[in-house]
Amino acid sequence: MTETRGAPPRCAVLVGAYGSGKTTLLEAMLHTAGAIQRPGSVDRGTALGDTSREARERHMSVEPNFAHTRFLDDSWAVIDCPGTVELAYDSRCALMAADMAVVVAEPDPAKAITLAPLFKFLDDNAIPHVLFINKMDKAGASVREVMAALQAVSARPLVLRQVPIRENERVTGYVDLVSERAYRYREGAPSDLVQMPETVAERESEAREAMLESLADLDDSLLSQLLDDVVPPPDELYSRLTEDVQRDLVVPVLLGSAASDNGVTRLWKALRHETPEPEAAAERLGAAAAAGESLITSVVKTLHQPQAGKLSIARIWQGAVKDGAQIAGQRAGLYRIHGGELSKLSSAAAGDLVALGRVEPLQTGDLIAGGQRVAEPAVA
Ligand SMILES: Nc1nc2c(ncn2[C@@H]2O[C@H](COP(=O)(O)OP(=O)(O)OP(=O)(O)O)[C@@H](O)[C@H]2O)c(=O)[nH]1
Ligand SMILES: [Mg+2]
Repeated sequence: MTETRGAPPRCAVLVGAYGSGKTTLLEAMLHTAGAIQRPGSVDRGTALGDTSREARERHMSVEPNFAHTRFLDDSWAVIDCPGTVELAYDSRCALMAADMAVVVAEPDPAKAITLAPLFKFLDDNAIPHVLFINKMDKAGASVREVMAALQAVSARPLVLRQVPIRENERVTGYVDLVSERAYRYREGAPSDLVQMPETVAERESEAREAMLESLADLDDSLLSQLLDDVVPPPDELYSRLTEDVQRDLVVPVLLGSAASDNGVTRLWKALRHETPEPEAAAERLGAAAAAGESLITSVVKTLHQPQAGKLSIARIWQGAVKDGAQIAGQRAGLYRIHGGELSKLSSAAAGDLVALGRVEPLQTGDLIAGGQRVAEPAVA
C-alpha cells in the first residue's frame, strides 16, 4: 500500500443498531472519498458490502465488511460491522482495533436505548467515537429530542456539532457550530456554502453555547475565557475538540443521510482531524512498541472463504510483514480484503489492515508478537 501522508493508515469502525444505515454509510464514504464512481445500494444488492448470499437474502450484514480508501492524502481502512445483537462480538473485536468508532444512530428517540451497551463498551475501553445521526432525509423527530434520548444512555457528554436547516419540514442543510458556516445539501455531491438562514439563528446560538459549555467543563482556561465573554477562534476550538475526542472525554455528534450522501464529507473531515494515530489503539490492546522491529499484529475477525480458505483479518501494530512470513509457526499468505474482493499483497506495515491466509492456529482476538501468539482474546 503506497503512502504519501507519511503516516500509517488509520482504521474507522462503523457500529450501531441493526438497520441504522452502516453499510449504506460505508458506500457513501467510499463514494465521497472518490473510491467508487457511484454509490451502490444495499436494497438493490449493489453495495460493496453484504456480498455473501446470506447477507443478500436477509437484507442485513451478517459479517463485518472491510474496505480501504484514501480521503485527501490519508489512507484509511473502514470496517462496517453488523448491527444485529447476535453478532455484537464482531463489533467488539473490530472496535478494539479501531482508531475511531463511528456510531450510526437513527433519528428516533425511541431507538436510542439500543445503543446503551455499545456506549458502555466504548467508554469502558476509552475508544474515541463520533456519533452520526443518519437518515436525516426522513427525520420527523427534532434533533434536540434525539440528542436527549441518546445522552440518557451515554456516560460521556454528547456534543452536537451541527444544527439542521429545515425548509417545509425537510432537512435541507446544516450549520457547523464551530465555524458557524451554513451549508445546503446536494444529492450525491458536496454541500454548498450558503448564507445562514435567519430561521436557524436562534437555535444555532443556543446549540453553540451548549457545545462551548461542554468543552469548558473539561477545561478551566476555556471556562474563564467564556466567563469573560471571550470566545476562542475556530482553530482553537477544533484543537480542543480533537484532544477531548481522542481521550474519549466527549463525543461529537454529526448529522447526515447516507442514502443521499449528505453530511459525509463533514464526517470524513472530522475523522481526518480527530482520529488518533494507531499507537493509541496499540496501547489499548497491549500491543504498543515492544523492543526491536519485530512484527506485532492482532486478529480482528476470522473468515472462511470457499477459495482462499481460512482468513485472519489482522491489524499490524509494529514492524512489517511479507507474503509468506512465518506466523504462529505457519506460512501466511498476505492479502487485502475490500468488499468481496481479495487481492494479493507483497508486504504491509504498521497501521495496515490485512488478511492472513491459512494460518490455522490463529483465532479472533489473538495478539501475535515476533511471529508467536502472546495473548488470548481480550474481548469476552
Ligand atoms: N431514508 C434513508 N434510508 C436509509 C439511509 N441509510 C440507510 N437507509 C436504509 O436503511 C436500511 C438499512 O440500511 P443498511 O445500510 O443495510 O443498514 P445497516 O446498519 O448496515 O444494517 P445491519 O448491518 O443489518 O445492521 C436500508 O433499506 C437502507 O436503504 C438514509 O440515510 N436515509
Ligand atoms: Mg450493514
